[in-house]
Amino acid sequence: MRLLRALHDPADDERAVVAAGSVLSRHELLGRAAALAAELRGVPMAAVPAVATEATIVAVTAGLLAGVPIVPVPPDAGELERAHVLRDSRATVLLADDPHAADDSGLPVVPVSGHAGGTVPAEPDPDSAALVLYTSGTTGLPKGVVLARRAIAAGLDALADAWQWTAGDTLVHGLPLYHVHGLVLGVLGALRTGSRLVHTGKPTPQAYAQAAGSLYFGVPTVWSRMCADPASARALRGVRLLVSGSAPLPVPVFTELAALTGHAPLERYGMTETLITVSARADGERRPGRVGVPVAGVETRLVTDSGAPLPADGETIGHLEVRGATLFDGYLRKDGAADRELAAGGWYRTGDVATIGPDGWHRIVGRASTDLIKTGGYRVGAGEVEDCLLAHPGVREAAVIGTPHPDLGEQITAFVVADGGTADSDELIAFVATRLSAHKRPRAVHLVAELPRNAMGKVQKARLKGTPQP
Ligand code: MLC
Ligand code: AMP
Repeated sequence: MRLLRALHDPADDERAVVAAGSVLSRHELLGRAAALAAELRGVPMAAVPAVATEATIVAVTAGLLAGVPIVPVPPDAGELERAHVLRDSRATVLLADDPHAADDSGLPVVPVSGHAGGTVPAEPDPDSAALVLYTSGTTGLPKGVVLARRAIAAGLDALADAWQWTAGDTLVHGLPLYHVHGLVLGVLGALRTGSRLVHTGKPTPQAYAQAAGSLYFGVPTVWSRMCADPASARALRGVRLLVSGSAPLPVPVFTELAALTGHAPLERYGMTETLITVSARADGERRPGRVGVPVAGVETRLVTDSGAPLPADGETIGHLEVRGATLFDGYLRKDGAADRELAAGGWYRTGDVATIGPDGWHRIVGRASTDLIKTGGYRVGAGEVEDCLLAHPGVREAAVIGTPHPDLGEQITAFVVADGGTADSDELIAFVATRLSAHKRPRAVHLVAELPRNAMGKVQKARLKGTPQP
């Protein structure tokens, strides 16, 4: 079966995709993408500057038709991060309309627009890679997560089942097109189910209110901003489903959103490496503070540090492990192969700690490591930001943590020991922004005389979290 099944529907839909003010019919998208796919023959990996436009959707679709893995590059990635993604992925072309998009990477630029009416190639092997999505680890630069076509197909079908997501829906969101949420669910989901897609550019309350959709996606920050704009929230009373994910939805936001819109939001949980594994159902119960039950084809369990099984009694907290059809193939290695660590039996440790009730409902308690921060739904590794700060000549030591933020869930907060007193907080924030993506900038940089360390010399981040912020 074809990965983008609905895109091949012989019936046209004039308004299949609306993004950045452009409207694409189903036939136009398929024809443009197929023509571009023909130019990609033999390309091992193609990068796409993932601006939220119709051109990005055409480029990603072309890669998928051609069987060429696509690596989306965050459009605001700073120079260090961008160079890393292009080099590490070993992309050989950049799909972009801007002839200068390659900057100093030296990659040839293949224009996205100007092609039409191509012949659709045969469906690539379902086991082949579809996407390489870069995501933060606790240390070092982001890693390329290799997602196979069959994992994406399985993940989207499971969500279509859980959310009763059909061609009759109009999906609305304004999320970035370089992560699972905005790209896999938010674009490929529409092209597989046949629902229309309206991408609002930014996920603002006003844009969501005006989009006249039936199915809306957002990270918790989007929904808390919606609650702060009651008029826009009330405009969603007639929609079918509001879905929240990528970070914990605070219970007060759940309650307020339900009161304003008449819809209890549907929560689901997942990660780049596993796609969406746990969800409430459109035809089922919603529980604030709980993310639901495993989706079709996915199993979950709780284990101790050493991997021993723990009971699903709703109280015992353990490491959450998942297995099933939606798992990634591994992180991209230097030789181009994918590599991952699974426990015996094919279980993947998510890095989240959770409880599972006797009825299968999951509560995500938090991350096992303090070094992965979730800010506005973005995953940011503390080590990546620390390394970046340490590259500044005025910084001798740096420790980065997530601290509570009312809008973003967590904010990135840095503690810096200056080298010779030359560091300036604003300058350091700007320095990070030039090298990494904008959302990886610390919101606050505290200059301190020293970092709290244990007897082994390791920074005690728990003590930093407890420090009254200067
Ligand atoms: C940001 N700004 C700063 C700053 N950080 N200014 C100074 N110093 C800093 N440290 C600027 C921003 O550039 C922006 O400027 C303004 O402040 C507001 O920033 P913001 O508060 O971050 O808001 P915004 O840019 O509107 O972004 C909020 C958001 C965004 C919710 C729209 O965080 C977002 O799109 N999140 C989605 C992340 C996502 O898709 N995650 C899915 C991962 S996949 P200006 O000028 O631009 O206004 C996954 C799997 C799963 O997790 O389960 O789904
Ligand atoms: P990412 O790799 O960006 O896909 O982030 C995945 C992480 O986001 C997970 O490991 C969780 O920590 C977090 N996450 C995703 N969805 C939820 C949710 N509904 N509730 C709590 N945390 C979530």
